[in-house]
Amino acid sequence: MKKVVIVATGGTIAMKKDKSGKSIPAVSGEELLDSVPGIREIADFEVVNFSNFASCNMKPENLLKLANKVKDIFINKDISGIIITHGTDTIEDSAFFLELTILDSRPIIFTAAQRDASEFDSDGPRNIRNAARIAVDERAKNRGVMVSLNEKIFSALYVNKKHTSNVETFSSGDMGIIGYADIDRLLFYNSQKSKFKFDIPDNFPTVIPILAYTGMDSSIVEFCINNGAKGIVIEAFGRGNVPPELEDGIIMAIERQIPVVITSRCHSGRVLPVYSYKGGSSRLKDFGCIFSEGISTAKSRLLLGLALTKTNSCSKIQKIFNSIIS
Ligand code: DAS
Repeated sequence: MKKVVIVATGGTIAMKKDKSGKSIPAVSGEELLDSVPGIREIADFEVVNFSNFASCNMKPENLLKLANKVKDIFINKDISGIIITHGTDTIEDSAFFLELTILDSRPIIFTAAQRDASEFDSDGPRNIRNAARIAVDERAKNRGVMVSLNEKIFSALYVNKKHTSNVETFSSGDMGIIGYADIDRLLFYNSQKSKFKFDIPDNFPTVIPILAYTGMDSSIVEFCINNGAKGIVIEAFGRGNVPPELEDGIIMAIERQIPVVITSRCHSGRVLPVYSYKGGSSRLKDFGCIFSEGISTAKSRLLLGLALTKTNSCSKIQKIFNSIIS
């Protein structure tokens, strides 16, 4: 029988209601496995209890540890795949980070639940079962890091949580799903993988995401510059436009060798230098801003952080962003 490692990190999938009826961490990795009838007929499992917290705690230091743990597990060539249970809130960040740092053809599947383990119809057990089916399937190799919930299989590159509570919460927008775990068999449609990989660094540089809003000035950017930011991500409007008063802060950051990445608050599409009014995307490009190529703000923060471990040249970092997708 194939061997699969389940790395439990926490999230609602591993929570139960406390006396006041609110969800708190409660379930170990072993208990998660035991909640899935028949799962031991799919594979031999080894459990790693990595953490048991809500995913708002998954800071960069934890991501570095998680990536190293996955790398260590894969030293054993007998392991067919790895399942990582995680909170839905930041699962897309962690999956993306591993997609950028793990070079191995074997499947890594992140899964989670919207309904905790004390709900009579928790979605956790079914999601774990489907993740196990993916982990032992030869066709799941070479598809990059995946996120699977509610039967759907997503690439780590584009997946995004869309609904705060519904089990049908994840979407990859225009990019779509890469597979589907139907009841009779798994279907794989395509793969979406990063073309660029990083070594796992020892430290993660401070990168601050900033939300653009109408009427804002440059004071938040100046605060970040003066408080140790090594990189800044600005979630702009539409094609990558910001309030005119933000230009001064952006210029100041770039002059101080702090790269600025422009993302969009739109869920699909790329930012592109097409407007040349003050604050327009074309001017930002001329100042030296990096355009995110459709990578979300949360993921751009991680990608910029990893890129900064190699260079702080805006043109080189732009090439890295371009190469993720091209
Ligand atoms: N509690 C949240 C988290 O840990 C949500 C969840 O897991 O669904 O991310």
